[in-house]
Amino acid sequence: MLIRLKPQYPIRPSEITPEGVYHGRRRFLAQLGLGAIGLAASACGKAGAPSGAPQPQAAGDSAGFKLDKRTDMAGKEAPTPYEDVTHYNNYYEFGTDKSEPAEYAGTLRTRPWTLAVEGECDAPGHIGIDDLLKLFPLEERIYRHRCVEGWSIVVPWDGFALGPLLARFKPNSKAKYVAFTTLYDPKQMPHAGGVLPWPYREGLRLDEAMHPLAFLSLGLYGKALPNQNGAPLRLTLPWKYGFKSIKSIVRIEFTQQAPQTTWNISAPDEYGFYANVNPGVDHPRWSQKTERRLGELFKRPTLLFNGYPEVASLYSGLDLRTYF
Ligand SMILES: Nc1nc2c(c(=O)[nH]1)N[C@H]1C(S)=C(S)[C@@H](COP(=O)(O)O)O[C@H]1N2
Ligand SMILES: [Mo]
Repeated sequence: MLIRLKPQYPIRPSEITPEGVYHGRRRFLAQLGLGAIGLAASACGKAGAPSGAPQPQAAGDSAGFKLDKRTDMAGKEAPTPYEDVTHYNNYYEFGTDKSEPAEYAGTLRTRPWTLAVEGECDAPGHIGIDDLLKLFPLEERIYRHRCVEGWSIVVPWDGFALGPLLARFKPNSKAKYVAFTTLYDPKQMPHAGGVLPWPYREGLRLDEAMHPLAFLSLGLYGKALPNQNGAPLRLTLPWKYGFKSIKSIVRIEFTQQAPQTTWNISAPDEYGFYANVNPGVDHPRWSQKTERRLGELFKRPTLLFNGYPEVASLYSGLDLRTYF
């Protein structure tokens, strides 16, 4: 039975930052170097300092989700304020500046929305988003998220484990990988930075996708996902760099061969297929030893697998310096 959990993170009026303060804080982040990181990292940032005033964006379903459990998997670290999680984004289909997704993703239509699941499986099919939302009890997972650019956040995500969803489509013995595809519609995405081969694609080994930490997010902070965070459904893979957590998924395909992935196609020396968070493997253009948690002044050490050692057995026998 579903119980209605009392929101543990009520969004206080004080968190809805007045615009002036907001601009100030953006400048502050820029001064801290986050803008410069964005500049350096073609992986997730073309542009310089975060700029422009984000438009106020409807924050998903105001009625809220009914969650039947909540698991803190971020070691009791304070979740990053909702305002930051939803206004400092990477979603290149809506622009390459951190502030652009919140500004432009309002044109994304998330209803009707159909997820197709096909390829090497015995029960391929389609499922509409509103049926998907009812398929499993919704739970909340508080996870750390670490972008390859060197910033990180802590987010209460709402959804369910990816594995049981995939299992319903009965992957067959040839299924070794899972490929994921984001919607691409230039009409809904007029601000797409012309920098990536669309549609955005990602992939996992099947056993990675079945790992209990792999999560399908349908909401955050107890509400439907805002468009800029990947509505209506996205992956959340907390032990991997953020670019693996593909947004606004329309298609899942079980494959025999490793699927092509967007960042690996565009810069194979910089973005590997595995993309596990690893402070011991520097990006060719910057160190991965530390990261800056949004809102914090000082950098903190980056942890192997982003502090989720339970996934280590997936990679035993792999040289993570080569298979990055
Ligand atoms: N389709 C799509 N998915 C995407 C991206 C993108 O540009 N397009 N950016 C990725 C990157 S680099 C990161 S860090 C996360 C950011 O998720 P957030 O904006 O919810 O924090 O989304 C990932 N998923
Ligand atoms: Mo990222």
